[in-house]
Amino acid sequence: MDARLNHKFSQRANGLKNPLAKALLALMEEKQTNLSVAVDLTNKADILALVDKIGPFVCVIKTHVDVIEDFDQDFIQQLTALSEKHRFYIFEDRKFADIGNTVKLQYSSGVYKIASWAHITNCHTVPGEGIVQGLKEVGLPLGRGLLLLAEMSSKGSLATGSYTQTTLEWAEKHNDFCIGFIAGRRFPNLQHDFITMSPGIGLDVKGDGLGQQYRTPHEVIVNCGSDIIIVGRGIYGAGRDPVVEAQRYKQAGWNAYQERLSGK
Ligand code: BMP
Repeated sequence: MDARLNHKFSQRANGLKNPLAKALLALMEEKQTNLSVAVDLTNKADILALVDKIGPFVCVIKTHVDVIEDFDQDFIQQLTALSEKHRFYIFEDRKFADIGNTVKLQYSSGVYKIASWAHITNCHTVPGEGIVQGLKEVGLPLGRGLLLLAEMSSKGSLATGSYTQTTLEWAEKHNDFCIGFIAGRRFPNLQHDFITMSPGIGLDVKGDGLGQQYRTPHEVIVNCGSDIIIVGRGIYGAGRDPVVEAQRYKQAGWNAYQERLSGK
C-alpha cells in the first residue's frame, strides 16, 4: 500500500513539486473539503449564482466554458472574484487532445484564453507526450497545473491498460506541471505523489442513460484512494437544493478522507 494515502493533504503538500498543487492541498485541509463541483450550466448568471452559493463548500470549481451561451470576459472577471471571495481554484475541463503546437494556441488564445484565468486544466494523452510539453510551455510560467486524463468514468472508455500506464509515465516525467490525474482510483507504485480527482460521483443514482457511471465518495476515496470528488448533477440537478447537496457531498467526501486517514 502507498503510505502517502495515510498522510494528511497538508503533509502531502510538501512532497509535490508544483506550487499550485501544494496550495490546493493546503487549502483542502484548511477548508476541510475535497469536493469539486462541476457547474455544467449554459448561462453566465445561473453559473455565477450557483458558484456564489456553493463556493464556501468546495476546493475546486470545474467549468466547461464552451457550453456557456453568453460567455464573455466579464464572466471570467466575476468567476475570478468569486474564487477569491470563497477561496477555491478554477479548473477548466477543456480536455485538450491535439498536437503540442495546436494546444498551445488553444490554451493561450482564441475566445477563451484559458491559461489566463484557469488555475487547472486537463488533457487527453492520445496525441503523445508533445501535448504535455506544449501545454507546459504556456502554463508553467503562469503557475498553472495540469491533470492528465488517465481514466474516464464513462462506460466503455478506452483509457485503460497501456494507455493509462503511459499516461502515468508522462506525469512522472513532467511532475513540475502535472499535478495529478482524472481517474477512478489512486495509482500504486508511482515515484512522485499526485492528486487524484474522480468524476462520476453520485449518492442517489447509478447512471444517466448516456454512459455515465456513478460511484459513492466512500468507494472512490476509501476503497480506491482518490483525493477529490467531482460532482455535477448530484448537486445542481432538477429538484435539488444545491446548498443542501453541496454540504451533503462535502461531508461525505471529508468523512471518507477521515476514515482513510484513520486506517480503519
Ligand atoms: P455529472 O456529475 O453531472 O455526471 O458531471 C460529471 C462532470 O465530470 C462532467 O462535467 C463531465 O464532463 C466530467 N467528467 C466525467 O464525468 N467523466 C470523466 O471521466 C471525465 C470528466 O471530466
